[in-house]
Amino acid sequence: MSALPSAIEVLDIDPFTDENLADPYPMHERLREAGPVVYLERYRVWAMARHAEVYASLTDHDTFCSSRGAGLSDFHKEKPWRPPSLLLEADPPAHTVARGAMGRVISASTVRGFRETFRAEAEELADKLVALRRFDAITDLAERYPLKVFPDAVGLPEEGRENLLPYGALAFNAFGPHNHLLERALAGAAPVQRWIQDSCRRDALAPGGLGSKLWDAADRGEITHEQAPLLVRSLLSAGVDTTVHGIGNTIQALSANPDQWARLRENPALARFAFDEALRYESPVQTFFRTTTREAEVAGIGIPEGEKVLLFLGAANRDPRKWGPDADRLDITRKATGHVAFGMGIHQCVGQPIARLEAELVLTALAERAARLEPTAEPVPTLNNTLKGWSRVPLLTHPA
Ligand code: 8QM
Repeated sequence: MSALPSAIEVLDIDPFTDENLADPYPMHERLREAGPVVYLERYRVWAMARHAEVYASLTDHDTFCSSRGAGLSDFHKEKPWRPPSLLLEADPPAHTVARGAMGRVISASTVRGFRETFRAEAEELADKLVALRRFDAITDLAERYPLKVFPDAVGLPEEGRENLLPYGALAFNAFGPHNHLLERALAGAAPVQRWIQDSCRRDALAPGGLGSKLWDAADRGEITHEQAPLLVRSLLSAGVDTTVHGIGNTIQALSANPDQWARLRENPALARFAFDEALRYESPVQTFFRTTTREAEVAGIGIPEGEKVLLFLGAANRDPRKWGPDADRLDITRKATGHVAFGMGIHQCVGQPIARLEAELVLTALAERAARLEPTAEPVPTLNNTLKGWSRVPLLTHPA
């Protein structure tokens, strides 16, 4: 890139410092206020943090493509750290084929079939935690629950499931720059990656599970047998850390806003709405990149071809232009539809019915049992180049 358009704000913000990752909200406001599109000189990328422009870019996949990577790295210039995802890191027409096969595997009827076992697990765990009185919302709940029900649904072997969280941490750090967080995730990653690769094989996956169903799709010719393990890998990459952070952020936000917990207690049928609002309020996936396939015009500013564009999903979800002056407030009765926490457009989360089911059942089971969720210490943020969440949220609860 030679000369920047004169209307553009050039900022020296680094979104990937520990400080900005732990508390991104002051930075989000600076980014939104600086303009509809800004330039981050440190990484030589363009960035958008307002809802309208983030939404417009996500839904214009012809101009803002994914096949050059959904992270900082441009796959035209650097070798990807792993073979690219057939879903996240693909464009039509290839994306359409993979997405079709995955969509049929995660069908409404398949997800309906998970409900009773997922509910039993949620109720058993909620009974146990409320009886304990003191528990950690992250390690005892937000990690434990998805790590039980989701690998069971995929049909993964019991052995080695401890690799799932480290793999997720690696995959989501790898969308960012090569900083100390990615370095740390890469250290000792070889056995984790080997376990993931082995677990994508047909003979590792229980018949009837989501993983096995992807291999069946290959038998039917919907995808090739070479593609099947990569689509299983997408389940393992996108299906665990995301829900762990989504459930964890929701419980943390509700524990910090006791009036909102009380409203959910009065009407546990609000669980699904509470989850959407919590995803808006504190989005697990904070950022994604796109790459321009041609000159793009955003609010009258021209972005040249071949440029990386950083989309701040978490900032768009708190943009007062979209959500009003109380955008920074958690309100479980707000209409949170239109948030971009699951993305938007052709890449919008294909697994969201499973995520929503997990969250609904955990929140309902807990709301029926726990009169209050009292923080007993400051929550401890977890640092990741893409994910926003907590590593510890110690709570005291009282049986209803
Ligand atoms: C993020 O590997 C993949 O296909 C994949 C990895 C991460 C995600 C999505 C897909 C958005 C949750």
